[in-house]
Amino acid sequence: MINKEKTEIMIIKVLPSGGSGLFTYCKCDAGFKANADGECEDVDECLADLCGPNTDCENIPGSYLCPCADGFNENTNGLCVDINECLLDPTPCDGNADCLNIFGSYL
Ligand SMILES: [Ca+2]
Repeated sequence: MINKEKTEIMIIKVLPSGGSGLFTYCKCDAGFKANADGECEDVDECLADLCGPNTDCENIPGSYLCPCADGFNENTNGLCVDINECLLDPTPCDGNADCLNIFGSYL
């Protein structure tokens, strides 16, 4: 995604002639980086594996999200832990079946 919004920054730059001048340049907003054409593109943070275990990283413009993967819920410590589906009421299994909780799912 291209973000057309850039932050204009005024800098004082010393010229080779020894003088100095006031210049404006554009700095990409947080979560974006300049591409070869000088446009600000979204950084895909999911490529850097920034989310914790048992999460599905979701890249969004300017940022990223770390929702828990299917079969996991966020606990009070902010970690994604296995859901014991067998303890849910009602249990996802048929009444005539035994429920077996496994990591990230159930049988
Ligand atoms: Ca992003």
